[in-house]
Amino acid sequence: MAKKALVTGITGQDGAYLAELLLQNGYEVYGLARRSSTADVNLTRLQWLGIEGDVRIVDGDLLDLSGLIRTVKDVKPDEVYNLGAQSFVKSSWQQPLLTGQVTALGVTNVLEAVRIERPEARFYQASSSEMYGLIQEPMQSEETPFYPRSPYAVAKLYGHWITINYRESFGLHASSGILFNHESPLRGIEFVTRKVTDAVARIKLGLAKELRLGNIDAKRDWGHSKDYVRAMWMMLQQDVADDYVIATGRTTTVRDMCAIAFKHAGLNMEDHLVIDPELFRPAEVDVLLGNPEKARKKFGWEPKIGLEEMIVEMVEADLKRLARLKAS
Ligand code: NAP
Ligand code: G4F
Repeated sequence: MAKKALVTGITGQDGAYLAELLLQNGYEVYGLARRSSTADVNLTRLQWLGIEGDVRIVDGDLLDLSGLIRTVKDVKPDEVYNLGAQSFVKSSWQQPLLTGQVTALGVTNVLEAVRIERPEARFYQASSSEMYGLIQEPMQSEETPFYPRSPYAVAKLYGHWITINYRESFGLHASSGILFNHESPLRGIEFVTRKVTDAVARIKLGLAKELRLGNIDAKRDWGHSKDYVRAMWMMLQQDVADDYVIATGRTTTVRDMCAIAFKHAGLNMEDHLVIDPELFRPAEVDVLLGNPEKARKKFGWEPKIGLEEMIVEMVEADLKRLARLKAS
């Protein structure tokens, strides 16, 4: 019998790559997706990977406990991956309550559905390095104290602790992955790497002249989503549930990441980059650098795709996409 996985956030970047991996591993994949009035569900990322017909889409919302209970009862998943969230940090200052409802309390809704209908299922929570915020140690591990710096990070911290609490209170096999930034050609255009690669491609094709950014001195530990969803799956294959940092152990400024993209396209960054004070955040996370040693030791996880390779892949994908658009 094929194992069944239920994935919330199936229409997002990680949902798409995780679904692809689970299908390759022989799972039946059920994806929770919000209905929209413009299209039934936005499946563009699943379509990009050519798997939209292989994932079983279930209507649902993280805010709707009764729907989640019904879904878990019907699907009877062996593994539940909670990837759904209001995940854009900057928006969380504009929508702090919604972010709290979806990104924090939404986790409890999924945990409740699992506890009530399928307590034997294994549960994964998408925690975030944003929880470290104003970093308390130069390299962050599972032992580093948290100091969230945005409504998003505060909500994620709640999700992280409620996952641990359900593990300790009810014995659920509930694991939390503290994932550092991870990107890909499927990354939302509002996040900085994709904003950069999209703009570089537009400038190269003569569709734009400038790229406006905020704080380019911020440093992030960037990996590839494909490597990171593999870590999610590996976590749930462990006999004992636990929490793990997933990161590359290398940190880079936004400026240097940007330079990789411009250089690959044969463009001079200084001719196009404009710093826009409007794009700075009310409170910034200046630097993140993760220590993935525990995941490496416990289940041999290591990243395979480096930053340069990933940014080049993203620029190439944006060039291809925009060239098609320009031609049509
Ligand atoms: P993403 O592309 O922004 O995807 C977020 C997903 O959540 C989308 O499928 C979205 O659906 C769904 N969603 C939002 N509100 C929902 C609601 N009320 N009910 C049901 N679904 C809802 O995010 P991602 O980059 O794939 O990240 C996946 C998860 O990992 C998120 O929880 C994120 O916070 C966390 N995380 C990401 C990173 C990273 O660097 N990517 C690092 C650490 C943690 P729609 O398409 O309908 O909006
Ligand atoms: O790409 P970002 O928006 O990602 P951020 O805020 O680090 O959050 C992402 O990673 C988290 C993991 O640590 C996830 F939990 C979260 O869901 C999300 O996926 O911004 C990265 C950095 C920030 O310091 C930001 O201030 O880039 C800086 N930046 C500078 N100019 C910009 C811009 N960010 C964006 N999005 N747009 C700009 O124009």
